[in-house]
Amino acid sequence: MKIKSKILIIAGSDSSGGAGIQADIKTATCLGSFAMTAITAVTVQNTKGVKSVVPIVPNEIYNQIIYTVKDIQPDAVKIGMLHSSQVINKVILSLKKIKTKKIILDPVMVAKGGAKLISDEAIKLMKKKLLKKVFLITPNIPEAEILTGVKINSKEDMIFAANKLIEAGVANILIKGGHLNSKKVHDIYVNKREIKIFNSKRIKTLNTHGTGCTLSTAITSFFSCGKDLKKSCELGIKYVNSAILTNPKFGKGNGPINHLNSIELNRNYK
Ligand code: PXL
Repeated sequence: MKIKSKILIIAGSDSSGGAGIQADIKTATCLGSFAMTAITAVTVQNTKGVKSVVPIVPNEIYNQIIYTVKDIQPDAVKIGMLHSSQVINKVILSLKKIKTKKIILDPVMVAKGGAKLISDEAIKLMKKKLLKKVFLITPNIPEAEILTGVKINSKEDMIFAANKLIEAGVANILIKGGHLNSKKVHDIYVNKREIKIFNSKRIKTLNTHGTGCTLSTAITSFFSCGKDLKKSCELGIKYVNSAILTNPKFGKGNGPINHLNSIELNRNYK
């Protein structure tokens, strides 16, 4: 396969390989994009939980972005874990040097096991300054609740919260419905012009570590290759669902998903 696009990923490292920048690189690669990275933090974790988080110095995050993009301009950018206000400010500054408007933010707040990955002050700054500067945000329900102050118990609440964010200046939003107590999973895409609900079968498994990171990067990859945003969301959801269905059952806790579900080795390597 030829490389179809170049993307920059700004996110944290997950030593267990299922989430964070590891999930992002695997996703981008398995969907045909060349992945460049700026690492924001190094987490020590396995499928049972996060043991520690070491932040990277904000200026080094800035330098990773600037030095990389001044040589190779990305077709799209995915932003994941941003743990502090200083990091958010540096990322905002660095975005000025990036030509593409295709910037997708996964407002990562808490890891699957409950560990906090961002400070309260940084959440405030994200709301005030960063949300309006990106093209799409992909919160899950707890994140959408924190960003809007709306308690979400239904599809209607999801749409209400999404519209609140659109009114506050967010361009496009995909609220992920996995946390809702519903038979099917409803992921809801909203902008000023339309509301689209993507319905998927709920897959019963503990092995969903990294689904959020994977989805936002899959969308970034499809979008960077020229698909429109709504189609990119639809295909991203399809990719994550296949990855969950074929999960490798690794680890004793919340295991990873199968990023390789989209690829087959050609016969030269068999
Ligand atoms: O899925 C959220 C997430 C994002 N980034 C990193 C993570 C996690 C969850 O574990 O470890 C680095």
